Amino acid sequence: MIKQLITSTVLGAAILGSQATLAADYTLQFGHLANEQNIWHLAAVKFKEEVEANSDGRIEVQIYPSEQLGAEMDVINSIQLGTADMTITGESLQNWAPKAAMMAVPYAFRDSEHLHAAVSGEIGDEIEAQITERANLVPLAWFERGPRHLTSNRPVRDPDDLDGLRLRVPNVPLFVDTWEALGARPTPMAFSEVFTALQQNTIQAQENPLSLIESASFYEVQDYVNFTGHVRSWIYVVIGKDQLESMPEDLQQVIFDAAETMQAYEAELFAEDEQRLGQALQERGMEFVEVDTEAFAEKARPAVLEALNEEQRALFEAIQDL
Ligand code: 2Q2
Repeated sequence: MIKQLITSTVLGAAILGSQATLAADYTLQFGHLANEQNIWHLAAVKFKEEVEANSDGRIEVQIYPSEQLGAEMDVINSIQLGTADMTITGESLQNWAPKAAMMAVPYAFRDSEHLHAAVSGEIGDEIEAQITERANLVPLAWFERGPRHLTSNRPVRDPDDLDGLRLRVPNVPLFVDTWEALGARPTPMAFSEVFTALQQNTIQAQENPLSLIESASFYEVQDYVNFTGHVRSWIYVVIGKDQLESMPEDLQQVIFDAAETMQAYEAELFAEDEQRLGQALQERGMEFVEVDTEAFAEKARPAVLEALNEEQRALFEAIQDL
């Protein structure tokens, strides 16, 4: 967070011999992986507008889409070091907070209602508390995501069709375990590198919700959306705890209020997006493939249970009991 005072060059100010404060007291550097077309970015812009208006310009928010501030893991590190302030992140936080792995467990949630009940209830509170405790990040808002599907250049209906498929996954250990168990060859990679890696055939496939498949133009380098729906999840907008607490309470409240507005706004955009995305991707030439999700779930289950430690397994069981 940079505190800047810029000396006004306005003549009047010079005459008065005073310094006019043109810059904000606090500047929040907010980096995320999606591009400017994605609804995460539109939500971030909403947050910026709210914060800047309601703080009377005392807080400025600078948004860096498309990993311009660094890849997801790097931005988290930067926030912890104090050289960045905010990001959008989810299951990658399992590298700090084991309970965040709940955001990556295959077929953990029956539907959107089940997910909402978990995230906005005690389970969500537990996950958020551990993120703050272990990663020093405060979750300000959460966004539901569409189910993650596998994209590829050959149809995949059954785990047997994976057959060593070179697949990019985000830096999430549970994703690596899951896809290895399913018979693919997963490689962790930053999101911004995926398009080129697909284009150059370094990797043959990737998995993400339809929203990022569209905004990142993966339809240009992938022919099929295989409806694996393997992970239904959500994502947090987080701020560094130290950065938040360095602000006076009235400005912290501005941040919390703007986050609430952003969350509601994003939920509207998400609902519209989900209606639109199927047809939009088909129009872009992608073919949709129905998948034997039972076969995927069954084959992944032993590896997932093996990968979860006691604390994670207890939380997973609590989710299933919900
Ligand atoms: O594939 C990705 O990179 C994105 O969907 C997200 O970054 C991913 O879900 C996790 O890294 C979120 O923490």
